[in-house]
Amino acid sequence: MNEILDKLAKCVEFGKINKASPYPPNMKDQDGADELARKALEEGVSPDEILENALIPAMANVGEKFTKKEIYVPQMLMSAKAMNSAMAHLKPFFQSGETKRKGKIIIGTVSGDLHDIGKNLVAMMIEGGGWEVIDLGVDAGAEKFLKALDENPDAVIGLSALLTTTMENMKKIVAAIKEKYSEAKILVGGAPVTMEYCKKIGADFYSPDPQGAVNYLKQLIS
Ligand code: B1M
Repeated sequence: MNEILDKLAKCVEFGKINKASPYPPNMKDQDGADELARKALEEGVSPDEILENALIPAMANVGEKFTKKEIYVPQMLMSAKAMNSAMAHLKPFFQSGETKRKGKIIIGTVSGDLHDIGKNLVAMMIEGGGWEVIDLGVDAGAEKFLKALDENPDAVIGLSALLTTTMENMKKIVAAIKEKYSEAKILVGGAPVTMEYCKKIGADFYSPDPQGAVNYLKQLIS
């Protein structure tokens, strides 16, 4: 692998955002994901190569370590921030259509629920997996999801819920989506959600963690 991509992957895996960032201590004063992504582009490495050979494998390692409980939320957030700082350099290429994404996902926390830490982690991991993420934020109801689907009919839907009290809204959103877009794939997650609940409300897949969500999307396009 290109040396610069190797270094960039390490920055993302270990959460080194930029040169000024003191974290992680053993990478202090070294270039971070921000500088390395910029340098890679300046050296002529394509945005596709940067995504496929540095960001995606690094985030896959992060997801795997998180699933195995070898790292925790703070480390994952630092990795996601490092990934975002590299992605900022790539976004103009994706937005211009010069570089293609693997697909789109519309994601949000269901109506009545304001928790977004888990949803944001999932969104960042999915983006790191090469997908375009349309984030509807928190307290998103059926209407919001349907409007986003009208604009992006080929997108997968991701619903997050943290409260048992508002979990019922997940069921309502799934029903509304399936009524209008019977072929739409719906992925659900969040602390109180289970595979049993997913099946009961007619969603397509449940993942307990971000990596499971990434794996599900990968399998949808393979
Ligand atoms: Co709230 N809260 N909270 N809270 N809060 C919980 C969830 C609670 C369990 C605490 C408790 O009582 N022990 C409890 C829910 C109880 C229940 O429903 N049975 C609770 C409550 C009751 C409330 C309020 C009602 C409190 C009040 O006001 N009386 C209120 C509700 C407000 C509202 O939403 N309308 C409330 C408010 C808040 C804060 C605003 C203060 C804050 C949220 C800040 C924010 O998100 N921006 C907050 C927090 C931080 C928590 C706890 C402490 C942490 C949640 C969290 O971020 N976890 C939580 C208690 C706890 O868990 N210890 C609690 C870390 C996060 C990474 O995990 O979100 O599970 P999680 O996401 C995981 C997986 O679930 C999965 O991947 C993530 C990474 O592994 N995942 C998906 C998530 N979404 C997915 C989607 C997928 C796939 C996987 O596909 C699409």
